[in-house]
Amino acid sequence: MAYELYYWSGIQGRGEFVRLALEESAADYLDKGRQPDCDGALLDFLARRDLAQPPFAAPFLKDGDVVIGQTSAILLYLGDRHQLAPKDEAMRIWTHQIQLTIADLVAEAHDVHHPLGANLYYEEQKPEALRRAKYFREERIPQFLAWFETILARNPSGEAHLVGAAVTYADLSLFQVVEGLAYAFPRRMKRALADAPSVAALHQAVARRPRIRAYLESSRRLAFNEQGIFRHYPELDG
Ligand SMILES: N[C@@H](CCC(=O)N[C@@H](CS)C(=O)NCC(=O)O)C(=O)O
Repeated sequence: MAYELYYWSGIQGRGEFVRLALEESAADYLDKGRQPDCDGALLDFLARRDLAQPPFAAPFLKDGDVVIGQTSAILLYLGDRHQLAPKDEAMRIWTHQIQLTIADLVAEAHDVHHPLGANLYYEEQKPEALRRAKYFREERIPQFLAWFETILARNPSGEAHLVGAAVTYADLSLFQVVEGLAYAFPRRMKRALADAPSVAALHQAVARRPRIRAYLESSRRLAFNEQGIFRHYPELDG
């Protein structure tokens, strides 16, 4: 039975981390976020009263009777089933730990343009966003990239992957977060990636993987835009 991926229409968002894992695995999946009235269907699903384990928010993945919310938990599940994570327990949890750290970075990237809350428009929180952007650009982007650079350097199997000698969902997610940050903060990321050459190399290597490249070139891959998590507001870059 095909997986069903529930996510909002019109944006890559957090759903994209799941899509990349599904695409790399050549898994059979139905992208509900690309179907007519998908946002209504998503809200209807969240409102279901018959689920003992309802997800809190999108994305969530349905695999028959199993429903999994939280991007990192979905990837933990897919990683085991599609050889996108090591089998060894310690390394499996290490991969999950990296994914959770990427999820923190994604949340911080979102909070740059919505520092007061998602209930207000960006235009209603611009002064706070400008302050948050400076901190994010100058301190947080370098801190996160330096950590990825360190773990690539310390991987006993070499710097080509975050974990072990084969691709994992963490590599795919690092690709996606670098893509998003480079869209949102092109000036800053040009300099930041020059200081993180192993991260930059892994980003390029993932983009060249045949199934990922085919997906990126397909109409299934939406462009970044100013409704998603990674938004390009030139005044927040620098
Ligand atoms: N930690 C969750 C965050 C989920 C999340 O914030 N989803 C957003 C869309 S990207 C949403 O639908 N939020 C609605 C809400 O939080 O009520 C994850 O990584 O999946």
